[in-house]
Amino acid sequence: MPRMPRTVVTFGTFDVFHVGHLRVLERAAELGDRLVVGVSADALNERKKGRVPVFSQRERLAIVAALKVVDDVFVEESLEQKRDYLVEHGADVLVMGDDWAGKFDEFNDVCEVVYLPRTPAISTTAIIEHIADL
Ligand code: C2G
Repeated sequence: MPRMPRTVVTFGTFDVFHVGHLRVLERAAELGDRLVVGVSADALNERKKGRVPVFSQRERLAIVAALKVVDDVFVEESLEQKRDYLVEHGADVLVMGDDWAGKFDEFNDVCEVVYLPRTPAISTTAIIEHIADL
């Protein structure tokens, strides 16, 4: 019998896109047949991190959507809607970086929850600080 395609869903801001972002998306894609990415809205970032991203949500969505490993993207408007997003996009697996380890275990009833190790020594904040110091 043909196997149902496995959908992987992940979330992130992906501001000042770097190789750590690429690696987590590549590893997420390997866990299934289809990768769907929720890109956090500018307003969500402002609420969550107290600053607007360097690249607008339109630009961040365009960058993530253009990646070979990404099949579909949507805007993550609010952290509270995670369960609805998972159901709506037919998630079989939720992938998050291990900076969120344990935080999304409550979604185990709708899909498998996997935390992947972050790529060491790279972050959007470090890149912004590095450029500011040049
Ligand atoms: N990441 C990584 N290695 C790094 C930096 C980031 O693996 N060196 C991963 C993060 O763990 C995350 C993804 O890249 O899985 C996106 O990172 P951010 O843009 O920092 O995402 P964040 O602001 O944590 O948004 O609903 C949750 C939020 O939308 C997550």
